[in-house]
Amino acid sequence: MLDTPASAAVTADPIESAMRQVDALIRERLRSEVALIDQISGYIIGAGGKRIRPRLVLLFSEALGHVGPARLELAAIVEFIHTATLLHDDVVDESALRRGRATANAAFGNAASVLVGDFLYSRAFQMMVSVGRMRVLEVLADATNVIAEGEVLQLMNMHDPDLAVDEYLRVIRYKTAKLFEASARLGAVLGEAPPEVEEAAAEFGRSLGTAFQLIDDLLDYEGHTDELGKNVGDDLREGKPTLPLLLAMERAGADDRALIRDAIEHGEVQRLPQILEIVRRTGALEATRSAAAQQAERARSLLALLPAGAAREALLELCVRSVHRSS
Ligand code: GRG
Repeated sequence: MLDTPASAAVTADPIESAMRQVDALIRERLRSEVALIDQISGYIIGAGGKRIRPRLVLLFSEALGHVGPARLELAAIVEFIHTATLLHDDVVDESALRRGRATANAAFGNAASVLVGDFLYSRAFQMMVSVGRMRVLEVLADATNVIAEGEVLQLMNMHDPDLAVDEYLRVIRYKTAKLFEASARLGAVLGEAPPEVEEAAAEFGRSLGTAFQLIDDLLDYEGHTDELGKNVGDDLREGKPTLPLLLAMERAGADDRALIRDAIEHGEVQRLPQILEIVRRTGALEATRSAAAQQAERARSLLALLPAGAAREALLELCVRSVHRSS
């Protein structure tokens, strides 16, 4: 079973220096002669972020013996794609807070945010071409297409209290887990892994990404705005039927169920304290965390296919932290 962070061994980070090189490369590749692009892309990238997707590229390529410069480029590419999706998502969701500061849409407006997201996205494709490998282009073209499908599916599911859990899981696989999957797969592609190892890497990314989004959805109810760097309760305000609400409805009595249905249908954040109480009382938060833990455990089990070493240990640590995180 997965260990908790308190008892997990703290290991030295095998990609610390490579991550510094990725950060430098990100700054270099961000450059544009257009001042507003520099300003907004610097604003969001400079705010930090956990850099999980680049870590996946680097840890899989390291574990599989590739340490060439293409890994740094691919790590920067997945962070650019991730950042483009955040810029677009915050416009779609009308979010006000991200990474502990005003979202780019709140600070610079929707149009500027969407267009700078387009810049980052297309810069990522220029960088892919520079890597010169059709397989890399294929993996990332497929991934970005699926991410966009996930976001549209989610839009179709808004305000639907009857959403099936399987359909919810499909959306999070598409919108979030797909980029985790592509990042891990690209590390394996660089490491010229045999097909079964590449597939295990991809499934690792998919399972970890699913665990990660389940916790994201959980933290929207039980997290703290200061730690999260974004506003809790945003999902409810938008009428997003996420797993904590779907499970609470399955478990609650008729009156509480009706209250949650109504909140999803109308997007009522004023009812957050009442809904939080129901979600807690019915055990829906623990059940969501346990669904995430199962996904993380699946990811962990796939690591057996990688050679033992510091990179594999760091991937194991990512599994643990994806479930026991507060930001
Ligand atoms: C531009 C390809 C493209 C698509 C646009 C808007 C959209 C379609 C997709 C949005 C997908 C999305 C934002 C999914 C949520 C993913 C998620 C969990 C984001 C938060 O990731 P963290 O916690 O963020 O890793 P940090 O800030 O740490 O980098």
